[in-house]
Amino acid sequence: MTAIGPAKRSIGDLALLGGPALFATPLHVGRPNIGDRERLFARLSEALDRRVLTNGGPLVQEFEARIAGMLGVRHALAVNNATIGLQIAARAAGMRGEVIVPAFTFVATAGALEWMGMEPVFADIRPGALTIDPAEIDRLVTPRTTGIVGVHVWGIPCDTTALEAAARRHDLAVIYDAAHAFACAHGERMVGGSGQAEVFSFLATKFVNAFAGGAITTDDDALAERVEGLRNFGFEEYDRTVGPGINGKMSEASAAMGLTSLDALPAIVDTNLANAAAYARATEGIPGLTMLTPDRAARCNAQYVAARIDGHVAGIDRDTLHDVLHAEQVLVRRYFHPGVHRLEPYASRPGGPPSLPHTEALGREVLVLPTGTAVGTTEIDAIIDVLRFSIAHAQAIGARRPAATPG
Ligand code: T4K
Repeated sequence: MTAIGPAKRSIGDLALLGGPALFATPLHVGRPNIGDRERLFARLSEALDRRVLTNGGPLVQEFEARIAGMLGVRHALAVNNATIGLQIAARAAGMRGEVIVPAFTFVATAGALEWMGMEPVFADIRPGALTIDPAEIDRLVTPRTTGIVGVHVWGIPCDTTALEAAARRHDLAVIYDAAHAFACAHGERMVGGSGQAEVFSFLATKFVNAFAGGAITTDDDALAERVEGLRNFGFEEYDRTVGPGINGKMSEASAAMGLTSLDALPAIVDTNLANAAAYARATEGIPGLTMLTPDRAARCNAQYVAARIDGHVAGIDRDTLHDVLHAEQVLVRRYFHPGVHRLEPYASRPGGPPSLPHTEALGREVLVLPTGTAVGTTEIDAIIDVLRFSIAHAQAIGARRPAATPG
């Protein structure tokens, strides 16, 4: 934990306006959770002794079996990252041509498809929600559409029932980008078994961390077999390929870290939920600020904690608060501003980006805050004190610093 400076008493104390920074070292969104490093070193040492370092070794197999067991799915296939995982899953599900994706997501969801020559078609989120609006499917579908990639943003599941009903109406494949959703549930059911496949990320910044990695989960035996071949250069037998493949294999070192992270999972969830509750408590009654992340009842891993700032009510816009916090060494993020449809290469498509009002409005107002095992209640209270102070002194800050950094 980092040293914390004194609370702000006048606006001149804000680092943005020349005061000392609140934190001595930066607080990041996405600081890795480490787990028991002795256990990690023991696993790495076993792998070195075996001299089996990749290609589906025993640690990868153990990692896959534990994931499948936890999620209650028939197959979990480990991959080297979720971006490659999305490509393999989309190809295994038969997607090509146009694929409908939400614009309120990380750029990798669309980039994975674009890189394979597919055309991501951007859908808006449902009003008042974070995930794709299933009503968008009927609006966006064309004769070239072959699939939908839903995204469980910040671990909050999409409306899979409505999406899959729309997919059936138009004969589309459905996969889910579950990069944020490991160990989250839709009611009683764990995320992992919906659509043709779901894809998790285990990058270092994620809740379960395998240094870098991911997994494709599915209950479909034939699809799992296709994934198996696709992640291994297209090989069906050791000297026979059945089509184009890629190297999507996870290494034993990644699986060692992933297993160590799974061991620590209950403690990490507890920390994340305690942090989310601390943010909810600390932000109560702050005008214009709403927490977006769910509580314990929602069975979410709470790896992301996000606030929505209504600048009209708060009297200060999200971008100014972003700059205030960055100056204090709190490196909050504007995920997912301005929406992937407004990022290149999509923004320069002929006709310009489509208007997606709910995605754009949320993108203008969201602030993702630091959480995970690198942050505790003391840091959270200090971060929210700065936010509360800034909103209370919005006018004076505006007068001293009229222009915020554009997002
Ligand atoms: N789909 C969705 C919906 C996703 O959100 C993502 C990734 C993917 C697919 C693709 O998954 P992978 O192919 O990566 O498995 C960060 C994450 O790096 C990225 O994985 C994540 N989504 C996204 C939401 O956030 P950036 O570019 O905004 O931040 P980055 O990587 O610079 O890291 C954030 C902060 O974390 C840094 O300020 C420092 C800290 N950090 C990071 C790493 C890697 C550390 O302290 N230690 C570390 O080892 O993307």
